[in-house]
Amino acid sequence: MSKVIVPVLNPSFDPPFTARPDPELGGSPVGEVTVAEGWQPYYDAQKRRPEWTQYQQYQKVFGTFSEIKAGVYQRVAVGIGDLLTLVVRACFTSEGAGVALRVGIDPFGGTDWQSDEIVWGSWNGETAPPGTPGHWQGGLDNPRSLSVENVEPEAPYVTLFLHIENLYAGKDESAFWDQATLYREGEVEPEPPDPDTPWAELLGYLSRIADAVEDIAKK
Ligand SMILES: [Ca+2]
Repeated sequence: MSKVIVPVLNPSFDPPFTARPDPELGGSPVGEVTVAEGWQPYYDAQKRRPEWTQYQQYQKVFGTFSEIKAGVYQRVAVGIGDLLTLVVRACFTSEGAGVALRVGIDPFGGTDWQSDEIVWGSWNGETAPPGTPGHWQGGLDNPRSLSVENVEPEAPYVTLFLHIENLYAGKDESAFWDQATLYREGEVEPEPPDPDTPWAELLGYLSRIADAVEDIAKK
């Protein structure tokens, strides 16, 4: 078994980024909700709406002086029975915000980020206890690969969720999402065996002639 890449739309969050309607309220597209093509925004309506924007090579999702639960998602066509692993390159910045990030897969392809069906990877961030694998101070110069592994689809689509939460309404709470890679476990196509080519036979024949000529020359 080996890992085979499953196509994801715009996995690196390349431009164009487009303005979208508030995902909770609908209506006209708003500049504060600017998301890379292929991805959809979501947030917790109980909290203030965060903002989405392009920042350098990233999709940035952020708040200021607010508690946020938010992210981006994408539905992806998959094969039933595939075993999926999602790996996403990310970083965050925080000023007194207690930020943590995680990524998840809904094996039923739903679009509700609060669904119990979503299989989440572990939290990584400031709020993970120091000394544990999830502890991470963040910073744009300190990215991490976040993952969730071995998720089995229950439908022809799954949904990828890239999620940020923070504990305190600090001055800055920002997630930066970059490369999202979805893998499935799959058999590698075996290399066709090297057939005995006419060339191999011919080279063998020429080699024997060369040896014979050399033998004659030595005599
Ligand atoms: Ca990128």
